[in-house]
Amino acid sequence: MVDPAERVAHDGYAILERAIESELVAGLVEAIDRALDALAVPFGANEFLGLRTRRLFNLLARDPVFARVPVHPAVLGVVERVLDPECLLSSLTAVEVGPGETAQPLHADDGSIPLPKPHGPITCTAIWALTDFSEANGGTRVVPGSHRADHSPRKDERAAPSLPTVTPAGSVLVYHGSLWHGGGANASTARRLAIICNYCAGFLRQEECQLLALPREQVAAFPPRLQALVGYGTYKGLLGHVDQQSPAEWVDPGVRTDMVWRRIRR
Ligand SMILES: O=C(O)CCC(=O)C(=O)O
Repeated sequence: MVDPAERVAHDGYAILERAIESELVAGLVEAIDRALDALAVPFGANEFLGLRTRRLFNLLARDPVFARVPVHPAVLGVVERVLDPECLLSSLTAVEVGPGETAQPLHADDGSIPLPKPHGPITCTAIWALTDFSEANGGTRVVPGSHRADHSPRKDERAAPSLPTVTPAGSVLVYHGSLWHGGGANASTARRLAIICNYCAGFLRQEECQLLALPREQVAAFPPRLQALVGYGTYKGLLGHVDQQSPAEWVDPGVRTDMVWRRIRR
């Protein structure tokens, strides 16, 4: 079997088939449905967000079950090798693509970052299939190898030839942030449900500001790995410090952090 992180480097994406326990998939679906109902989440307002698609942002603030997603070892282990172990959670969003939805324009998740392309991975996304993904129901479309292109899709390339992700519920599509991709059209009679777990390098700004999105008391109750992923830590002991202290110390005053200043000798 080819190592999934190597597959991401080569093809731009990898599918981790049946990587997620069915008990967890069921718990996530229930929690998403509860929140979609309680918040009466409307369809998106444009073809990118999807006129038959509902999105639930900031999942960590919605239900404790979502805390299991960003740290799931089967997925995080791959993401840490695509980025590095100092990566951050960038956003965590549920996406329910309803029957009748049209294809989302192809895009790259790092398209708003003004760096010359191609470049190495600075964001990495894991799309968790919570229902089966098929061509008919809009399984995420990908353009293999497009992470090596010298640009993100232009307007006239947003419907370029692409392949559907066809995989059972409980599988995860992991891809390089430069990969051209988009939700497919849903021509079936049932919804296609997913969680998009977006990670970024520790030196980048997160897509959804986790430090404001999550109350500090809630973060204090997270396991240390999740605290670091949402941003209570520093990159290389420097970026993100507050008064030379790691934010990790704000949720766990007893923690010993490896700040850059402690490494510098006279
Ligand atoms: O729902 C999908 O399959 C992909 C969605 C996506 O790429 C996005 O909303 O940025």
